Amino acid sequence: MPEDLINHIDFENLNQRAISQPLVKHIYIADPSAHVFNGKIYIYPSHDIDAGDAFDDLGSHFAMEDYHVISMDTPQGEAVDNGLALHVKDVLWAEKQMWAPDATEKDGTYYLFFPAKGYDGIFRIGVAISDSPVGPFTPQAEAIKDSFSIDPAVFKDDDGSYYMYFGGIWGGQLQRWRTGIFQFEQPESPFAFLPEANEPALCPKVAKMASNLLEFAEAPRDLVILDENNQPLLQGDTNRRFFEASWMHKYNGKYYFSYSTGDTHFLCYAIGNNPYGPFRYAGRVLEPVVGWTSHHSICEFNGKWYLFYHDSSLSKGITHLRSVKVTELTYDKDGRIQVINPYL
Ligand code: FUB
Repeated sequence: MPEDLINHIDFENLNQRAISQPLVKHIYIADPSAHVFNGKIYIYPSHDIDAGDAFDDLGSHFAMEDYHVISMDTPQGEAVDNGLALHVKDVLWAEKQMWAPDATEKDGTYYLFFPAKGYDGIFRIGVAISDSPVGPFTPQAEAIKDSFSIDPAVFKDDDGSYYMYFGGIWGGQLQRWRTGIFQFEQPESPFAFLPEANEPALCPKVAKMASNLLEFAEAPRDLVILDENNQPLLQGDTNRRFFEASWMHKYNGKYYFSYSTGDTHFLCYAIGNNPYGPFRYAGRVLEPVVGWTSHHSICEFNGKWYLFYHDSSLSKGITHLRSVKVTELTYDKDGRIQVINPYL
């Protein structure tokens, strides 16, 4: 929701109308990536802080430094903060801005994937390892080779292959990699290098992971989202085009890629027949929340599906102080996600 509208919100009334409440209130957390490991829910969120950086369209105010893992026995149960899982000071290659992470498990080892800005001002994606789903995680000395941009989401397919989906425009820098080489510019602008409105939108990226999950097995590819006429969504189609916050889940044998439209504040999804796509735009998942960003994960628990998302209602609209929430997500008989309105 745009900042100018937030000033007019009656937050007491809004919290009464909210379909769900923050899972934890003692810290601000956002960008929830939820997974079920050994029958329990683990949420890997960003840990929002107020570092004093002014709001800008590069997201400089998202100055997060560490990660905490939240666990729950059920979606309705108590959310437990398991303390510090990883701090930027322990990541050799990273300077700042520990943005939206994700995690996965393989053979009893847990892998935390996270974007951060290096000392050169470039976002890359790192990986840290633990023998526990809640950490602490030990980071690799280098970022993942050939990684770039933000918002990694790692999906394990039924055949045991792992894929990373990632990318984000504006402050997420995806547009600066269009030539395959990072484009430097001074002063930095979130809008330079973007396609024109009538050109195909920038695509999120997908890469199969190597068996050690520490590197890509292949060069990242474009994940193309098609419209109803089999044409790629256009950059000017801001209500539908990809901005950031990739997530992949599988439902009834189909691949559901969901994402945020950023400056239009929707969570949308597209359906495909394989992990690479192409995907066809299928609709919205979540209407705008209070706060500029919208970011989520979709996770099955005991036969029901849940949307983990965030909003800024607890902080009364402060964009970079967000809270994670959960609500049930349902499909119609044709596999379409029923759109969720976060406030009744
Ligand atoms: O939390 C920082 C950034 O805001 C995330 O990486 C984006 O997806 C947006 O939620």
